[in-house]
Amino acid sequence: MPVLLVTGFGPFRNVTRNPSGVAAQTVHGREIDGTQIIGTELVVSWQSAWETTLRLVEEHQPQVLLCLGVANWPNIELEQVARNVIGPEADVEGVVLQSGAEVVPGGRATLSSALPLDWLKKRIAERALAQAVFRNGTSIVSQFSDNAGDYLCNFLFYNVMHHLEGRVPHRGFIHVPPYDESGENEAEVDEVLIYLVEELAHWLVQNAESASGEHSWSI
Ligand code: PCA
Repeated sequence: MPVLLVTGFGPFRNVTRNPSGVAAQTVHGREIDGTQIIGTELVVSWQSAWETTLRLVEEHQPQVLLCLGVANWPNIELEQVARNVIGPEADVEGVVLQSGAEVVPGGRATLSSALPLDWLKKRIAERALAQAVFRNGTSIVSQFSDNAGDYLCNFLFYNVMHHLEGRVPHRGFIHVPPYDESGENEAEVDEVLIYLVEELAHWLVQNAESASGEHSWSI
């Protein structure tokens, strides 16, 4: 059975509840369209975030790796490129890396996502439209981003793109909106993230079907 691995992050700074980690834990163990979902919450740690992800990849051999993290922005940010740079901020363990250093010394300056971002953007827009028609409610949309920051999210994203080339065909990073203080958007944020995972599982099935025959798991 194909595997879709979802990672999210735990709390950091003033983020006491991180929706990315909540989503990863919520989908863990589900089976969607014949795809096994493995989800885990990573510690916001320079040391362990990538190590844990690599260990899970070795254990589960996923076809898709969806890494999630929260950004202070109301939309879903479909991250197009990982940058080979580390920022100055300490992780939750108080560890600081050398600011401006490269994630992978000598690696390319940027590496492109290997997730079907155009397709996801359309699917999220369709959901938003349906919500508007049926519920008359607000809904979260997505946009492309070419800057995943210089903290843990970009660090994990770059490592995933660099080291898992040839091992996990479909992989990348998506930033998600935070829960607002009133808790008002919580259900919507949770729902759209589960939708994202479900849609990726659907995409994988369609992609696998269209690729069966002479093609294998190509991007
Ligand atoms: N967001 C941070 C790190 C963890 C998270 O969820 C970031 O954007 O780097």
